[in-house]
Amino acid sequence: MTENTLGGPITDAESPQLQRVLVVIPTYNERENVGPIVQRTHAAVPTAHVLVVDDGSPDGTGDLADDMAAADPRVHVLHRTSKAGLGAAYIAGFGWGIGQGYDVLVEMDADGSHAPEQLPDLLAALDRADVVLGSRWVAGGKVVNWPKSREVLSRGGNLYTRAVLGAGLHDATGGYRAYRRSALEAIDYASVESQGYCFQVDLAWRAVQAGCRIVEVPITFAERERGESKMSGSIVREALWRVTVWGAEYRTQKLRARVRGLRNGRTGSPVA
Ligand SMILES: Nc1nc2c(ncn2[C@@H]2O[C@H](COP(=O)(O)OP(=O)(O)O)[C@@H](O)[C@H]2O)c(=O)[nH]1
Ligand SMILES: [Mg+2]
Repeated sequence: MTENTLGGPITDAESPQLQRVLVVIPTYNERENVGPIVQRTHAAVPTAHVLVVDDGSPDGTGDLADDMAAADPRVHVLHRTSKAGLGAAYIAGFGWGIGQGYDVLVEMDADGSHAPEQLPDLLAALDRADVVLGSRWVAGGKVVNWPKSREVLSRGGNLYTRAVLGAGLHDATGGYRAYRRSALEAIDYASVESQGYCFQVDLAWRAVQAGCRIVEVPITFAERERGESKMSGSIVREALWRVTVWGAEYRTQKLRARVRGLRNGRTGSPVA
């Protein structure tokens, strides 16, 4: 039996439910990638269902996903009208998956950067975690074919995040993850407004604050071979700004709690 900080101990009878897995894949102009990624996911975990969340891709990714869904009951598609960012696509996908009763929600990019062959490792770690982060920056994790500039940005961004938030996470910006549904519900994921990398940090930070057990599993992240990245400078700036604000808020809260504790100690009243 394992400890579950959110819902009490997990019994053996409950564990099989974890097999109801939904892999949420956001897409924008991923026509060449969507077929192979779904196929690889099913080769790795045949029982998993996949939800493609397409933001009206002009290149026809959504139509292709519809064809795949018509041919395979494990494939589902959510069509959104316009490009509204990665975070909004995940929130819509999680909402759909939770509504359909899935027990585990996975985040995975469409472009092959997150190897579906490593999905079994992430799912296995849910035995002892509420949230599993695929991590490039722990022992055994790596990046392949990434331009040096992006590696520096990711390493630097994660070092900064660790220093400012003090949460001990090595890869808080990565987007290859598995969540127990109970963890997503506990962190009120639907109210997250951050986008891009910041969306990932926001969810991880909320999970830390909610007392979720978080485990980092090493992954090999490979740069996309087809199509174009949608990330931008404004997304990086948003992440820096928000992480700094969260860190300041957290430290202020801690300081206030210490001052309260000292005052209560002096007057002899019980510490709340
Ligand atoms: N639905 C949706 N998906 C998006 C959007 N922006 C990016 N994505 C998808 O999110 C994933 C990661 O984006 P990508 O451009 O590869 O980011 P990078 O890996 O950081 O360069 C890919 O599957 C994209 O197709 C968006 O606005 N809407
Ligand atoms: Mg990518």
